[in-house]
Amino acid sequence: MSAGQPLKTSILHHGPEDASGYDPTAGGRATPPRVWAHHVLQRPAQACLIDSSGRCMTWSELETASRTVAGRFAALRLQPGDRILISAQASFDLAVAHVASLRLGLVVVPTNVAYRAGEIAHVVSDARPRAAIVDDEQRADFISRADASVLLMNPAVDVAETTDPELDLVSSDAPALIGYTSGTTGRPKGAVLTHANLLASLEALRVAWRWSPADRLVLALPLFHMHGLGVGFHGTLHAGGSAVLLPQFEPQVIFDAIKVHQATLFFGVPTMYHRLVADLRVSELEALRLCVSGSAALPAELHKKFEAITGQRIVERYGMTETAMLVSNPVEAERRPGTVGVPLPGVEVRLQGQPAEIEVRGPNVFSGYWERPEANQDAFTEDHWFRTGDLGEIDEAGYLRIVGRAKELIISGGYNVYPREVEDALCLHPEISEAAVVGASSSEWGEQVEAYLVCSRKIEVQETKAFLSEHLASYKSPRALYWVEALPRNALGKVQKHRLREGQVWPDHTD
Ligand code: MLC
Ligand code: AMP
Repeated sequence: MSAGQPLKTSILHHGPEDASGYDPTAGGRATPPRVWAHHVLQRPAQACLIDSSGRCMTWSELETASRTVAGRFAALRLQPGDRILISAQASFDLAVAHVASLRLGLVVVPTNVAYRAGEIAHVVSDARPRAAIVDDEQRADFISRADASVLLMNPAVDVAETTDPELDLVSSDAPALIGYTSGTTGRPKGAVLTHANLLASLEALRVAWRWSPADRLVLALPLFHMHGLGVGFHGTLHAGGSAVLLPQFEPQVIFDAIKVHQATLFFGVPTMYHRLVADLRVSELEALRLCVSGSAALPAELHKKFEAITGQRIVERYGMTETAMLVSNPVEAERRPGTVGVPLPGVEVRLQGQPAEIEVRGPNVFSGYWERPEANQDAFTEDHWFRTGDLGEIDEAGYLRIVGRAKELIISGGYNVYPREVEDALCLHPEISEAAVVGASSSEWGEQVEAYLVCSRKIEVQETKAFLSEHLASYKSPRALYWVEALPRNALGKVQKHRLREGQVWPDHTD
């Protein structure tokens, strides 16, 4: 297919009859919480969530618990449209607080639990949350240092006051989430996703992946990014299924959860599949109905090895914070290793320019960054397609392959790392005068963060790690350092990253 010609929803996606009670024709009033309310009526006594100790929460218990917590929020005078920062490990309390927030019309700002003071301060000063839910005293302290007026709560929201607010009334075009991401450039910006954006993506996934109330997902992804939260958690609630919520990814716990809870689904980033396939128990995954991979490229070799051992042909899909899910390999037709598949229902994809950048449009695509009119101008084309910053090609069968990135981004184990942010933090070190950060290919992490330093002595990885821990989440720390006399620059003074290896003056040094 030639560049510029939009690729639309494929006929590969004929879904099952609508089982969620979501009526796409209902005058645009549907929102994720209204669909969830429908499941409460349909299957009140069925398990909705299971935790790592095997405790079960039914749909009706989720309704009651989230109503109680929403009542406490309302008693604290939190109102629809107020932002609430949520930063906690997966647990029943976190799940309930999140559902309560959306039911009341609060706008959730999910925030990585690994963030340090400066990263948190940026989100707080930009999103201006009225309240925050955190499961750690140090992070609570980071938030109050950034803004002492933010109401701090733990995930159990054990405040005494309560009221009985009306719930599930928020309109579909109201914001539901603000997900911080650097997009193609600059400091992290808040991508504002409405209830309608989330719902469009959830319904597309339900149909495409044949997700039904009989499905049970093992969910070990963090609930502060699109993959774990917007796909795994919301997707479970949308389909009326159930999920085993695990606070960490630990292969033995995954295998046990699949067996004990008779799970049907597993979603993970490629690093998780890399670790699972190395485990002696990996063949136990054959019990699942579907394994899905996303957030970073799944190497075709890993895909094939996984299939040879488990019989599972992983469904690779592609999405972003700004758009939720965009493209997926089909469940019933051919799944092509090395490709991310075909557009999900309702999504249009086109390739523009040379090298060809992927542009997308659809009801799932956000309409802009929080209070960033100038960033929005760059993010969208004049005819309103969103520029993903990813480079792609489309093969003869219409499958999209991601071949590179136009944006400066490293994806390590599914986490995004912006080189500029790490370079700036490294240069705060008194003995580092210049730094250039790049992603190097890694079989475990996909890409790993590495840095080229101009410094007065050979600074070691452990030292930069300790130094950076004051400023950045630890997954952003370089895993290898190279020392150079000068960074190669072009006539305009811009660092030529592709020439960095040439300038290396001391031997490689890795931790
Ligand atoms: C952890 N560490 C990492 C890392 N994760 N380093 C580099 N890259 C990573 N991804 C470091 C920690 O900082 C820590 O360092 C050490 O490894 C151990 O930490 P841990 O928490 O015990 O690590 P582990 O459990 O092994 O984590 C690996 C992982 C995790 C793969 C389970 O990274 C993960 O959950 N990744 C998923 C991220 C995700 O959800 N992405 C979706 C984004 S949404 P130290 O120095 O402190 O010891 C998106 C859109 C879409 O992209 O399409 O889905
Ligand atoms: P985020 O900003 O965290 O939402 O990350 C979105 C980015 O992750 C996309 O723009 C892609 O670069 C990348 N991504 C997501 N899924 C895939 C995939 N299956 N293959 C390659 N890259 C992916």
